[in-house]
Amino acid sequence: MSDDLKDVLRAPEPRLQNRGTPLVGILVGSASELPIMQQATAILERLGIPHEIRVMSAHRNPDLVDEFARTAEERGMVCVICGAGMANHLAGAVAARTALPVIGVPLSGSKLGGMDALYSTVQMPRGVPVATVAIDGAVNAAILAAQIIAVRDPGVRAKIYEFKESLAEGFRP
Ligand code: C2R
Repeated sequence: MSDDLKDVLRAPEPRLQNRGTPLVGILVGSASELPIMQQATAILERLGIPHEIRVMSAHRNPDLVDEFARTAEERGMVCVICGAGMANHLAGAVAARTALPVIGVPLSGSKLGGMDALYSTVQMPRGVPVATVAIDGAVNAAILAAQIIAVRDPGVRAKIYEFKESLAEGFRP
């Protein structure tokens, strides 16, 4: 990985601007969880992948989630990341409404330490997959989203390979 890319991945604040039609939609179940999910936006910004982040809840704003999920593809999105704690139904609700891949991030913070969100995110019924990362695994969710985009985008693919090399050298995102 070039020193430049390492620097931007390490930097506490994103430096690249989030330009263009969002390719990745990031939903967060509560505004209080924005700091964790902003780790995902930081990675995407640093990889130069346009994205949007919005707070919404399948429990509290079901109509908004419905509209977001049903229109995500026509708005040019390639995948959706959903982070929520407690009973995480957000990821499943989105996955039920779109053919786009959905990545679920179970968030900690409840009295059950995120095990509740982990089970409710990963234990999807057959036919409606949610690709679930670790508890609070917003960084991996963003890298996985970038890898999905990289399948058809040689520029992003090159950055992912650089990133993999840096991991082998001991770099930690
Ligand atoms: P508040 O702090 O806003 O009361 O959040 C949120 O992600 C949060 O962990 C309460 C918790 O509820 C979660 N939440 C969900 C969903 N909406 C909110 N799991 C959902 O739609 O799945």
